[in-house]
Amino acid sequence: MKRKQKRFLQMTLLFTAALIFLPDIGLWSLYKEKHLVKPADPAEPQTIPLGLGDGQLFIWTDGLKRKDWHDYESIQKDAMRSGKGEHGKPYPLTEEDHDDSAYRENGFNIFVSNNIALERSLPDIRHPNCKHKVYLEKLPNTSIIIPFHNEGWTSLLRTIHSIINRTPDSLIAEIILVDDFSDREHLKEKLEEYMVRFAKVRIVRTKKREGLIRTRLLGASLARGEVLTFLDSHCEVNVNWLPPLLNQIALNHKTIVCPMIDVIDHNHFGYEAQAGDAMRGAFDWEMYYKRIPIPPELQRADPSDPFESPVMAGGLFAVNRKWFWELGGYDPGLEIWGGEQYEISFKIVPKLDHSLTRAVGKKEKRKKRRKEKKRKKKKEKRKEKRREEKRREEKRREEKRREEKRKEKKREKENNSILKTKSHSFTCLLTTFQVWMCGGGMFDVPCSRVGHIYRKYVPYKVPSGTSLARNLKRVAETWMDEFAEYIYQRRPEYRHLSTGDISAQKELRKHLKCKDFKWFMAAVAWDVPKYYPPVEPPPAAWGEIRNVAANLCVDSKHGATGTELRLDICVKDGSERTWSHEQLFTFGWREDIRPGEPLHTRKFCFDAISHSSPVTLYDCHGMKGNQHWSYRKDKTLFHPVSSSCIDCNPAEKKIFMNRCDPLSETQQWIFEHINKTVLEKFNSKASS
Ligand SMILES: *[C@@H]1O[C@H](CO)[C@@H](O)[C@H](O)[C@H]1NC(C)=O
Ligand SMILES: *[C@@H]1O[C@H](CO)[C@@H](O)[C@H](O)[C@H]1NC(C)=O
Ligand SMILES: *[C@@H]1O[C@H](CO)[C@@H](O)[C@H](O)[C@H]1NC(C)=O
Ligand SMILES: [Mn+2]
Repeated sequence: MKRKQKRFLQMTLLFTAALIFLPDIGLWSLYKEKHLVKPADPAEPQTIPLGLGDGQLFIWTDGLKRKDWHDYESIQKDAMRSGKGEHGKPYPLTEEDHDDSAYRENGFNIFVSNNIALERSLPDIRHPNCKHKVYLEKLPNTSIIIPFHNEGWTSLLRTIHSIINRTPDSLIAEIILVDDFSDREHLKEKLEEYMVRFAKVRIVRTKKREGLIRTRLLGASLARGEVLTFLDSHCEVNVNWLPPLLNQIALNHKTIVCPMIDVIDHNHFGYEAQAGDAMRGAFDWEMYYKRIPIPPELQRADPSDPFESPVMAGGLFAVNRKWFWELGGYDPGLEIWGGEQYEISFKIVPKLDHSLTRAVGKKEKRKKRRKEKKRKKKKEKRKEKRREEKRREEKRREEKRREEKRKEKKREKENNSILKTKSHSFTCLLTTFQVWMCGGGMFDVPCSRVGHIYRKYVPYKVPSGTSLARNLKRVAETWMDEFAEYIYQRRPEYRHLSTGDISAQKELRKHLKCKDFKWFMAAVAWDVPKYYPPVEPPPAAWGEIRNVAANLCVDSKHGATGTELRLDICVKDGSERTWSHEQLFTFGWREDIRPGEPLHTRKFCFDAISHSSPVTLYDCHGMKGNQHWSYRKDKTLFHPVSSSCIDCNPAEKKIFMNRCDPLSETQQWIFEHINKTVLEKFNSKASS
């Protein structure tokens, strides 16, 4: 009996202890962290519970009050939801839902978007530590700026609904929707009428197409919140996304913070983390945005803590408003769509409120009646049309589908990946260089997550190449000092391009006493050259790759991702249609093989997925693996991962992986040029 009683007492004691300490888990973990960093710190955290239940405050050693910002009511509501697409699950698609027209206007499957709740729930995929974090009790409020151009109805609304549902109201000063001259009907009156229900939403429109940067600038210039938060128009924010961002800015106002950007699938709208979730933003010397692993020196004891990133992870970020303008905002001379002299010209749509709509009620009623009639007529017409069209279309569709799928893949990869990353790149690079060099910092915040629909392709006109080049050069000339030369070496066509007047930008740089680019490379982006060296180490082999048995050359036909390599008559041997050939390759320092000359390779790599697969081009990942090749003394091209060799069938002109047979001449390849020193280095590394 005594034992039992003792145990019972112990249990109850434990239980009460747990009850007392449970709400403090966040604090407790904080304490332990600090302890790890600073074991000698004698100060202990104090808790000052103000009242019971919610609103518990914590005072940390810095004397600042902190609290748990989670909105548990909204979290619970989300947890109870059920239906298609809820909790960020993929929408179950049938073949018909794949309709191409659902893609054409938006670049993503608007049909699926229309069939998922505007207030759908998302999975909380944050690092578990995020659940116990407390942030400053007093956080600055923010204007959320959302530029859009011809955005889909439901995708835009879902963005707004997710913000309203998952953001503490006290932190939102306003939500500014900036319409960059859309012409789709639903974005006009209908949008204004809809947004009446949200008191904090303002709609602003440009008078002509201005491009992303100036559209953002316009929003920023009208904003009144203490912080500017830029989002995209097809996003869904996740649990407690804003407080960790604002907290970082509150601690140091010279900070730009980015949420982790999750992927909302453009087809089924499933919600997932990006591959290689937490990585540092970086750039290569053609100014493409890149991601690299966080070096061990910068890894935190708590992986959910904000970490420094040399380059912004994307177009979604928050920044102190005053500081943003001190930095000069964006360089408004940057042009996305290649226009001439611009001035920001715009019209502010007065905020609609209920009293206003009532005053014009009669007119509206008439309008509504007219609209309804029109709608009915349209519906009937549509039905008739549909029946007729269905028969015809079904035949057409099947043929088209096959063709378009092929075309789309090509378009998507070439057009989108190149242009999108490029236009993305320079906006990021600009603010990045400037922020770091002028005394600020840039952080990625793992506890803040925002889902983004990466479009399949950009459904509207994409900027022309020259204005992009001009922008890149503007950034390079203003900020990169002598390092700009590395870019011109790879892009000689930029050398003589006019940048327009950048004296104001240079003046600003002087005025803000910004550090130079050399400092940036040494102090911030010191780990970038390891992945993207300014001076490319010499390649091991380059030029045509000729097969010994066939006396034919490897040809990639300027293909993009997915292109199977084939044999063809070597250009040198006078094959006729030279324009369609691509037979120059570089076996470079990353030990992968890319089309192009050493200083000008395309970003596709020889890629094999098994010991019997075809050899294809695929986006270079730079991580060796299945794109790692070895050119051996017996002239075989060896694939260490699958332990097989590149073989070919001269009659069918096919190139594929096969079991290595050094005696087979179909497996012997001759590179036009070889650097023996480099090659030996590669091979000795491999054998050691
Ligand atoms: C935002 O915060 C500032 C400073 O505390 C305050 O003056 C302003 O009224 C706030 N704005 C809104 C809309 O809450
Ligand atoms: C991009 O795609 C469009 C068609 O959507 C095509 O007309 C254009 O030539 C493509 N541009 C590039 C650079 O491939
Ligand atoms: C071969 O590589 C070495 C460095 O390993 C370099 O010094 C040399 O210039 C290269 N030769 C050619 C012909 O590129
Ligand atoms: Mn986007």
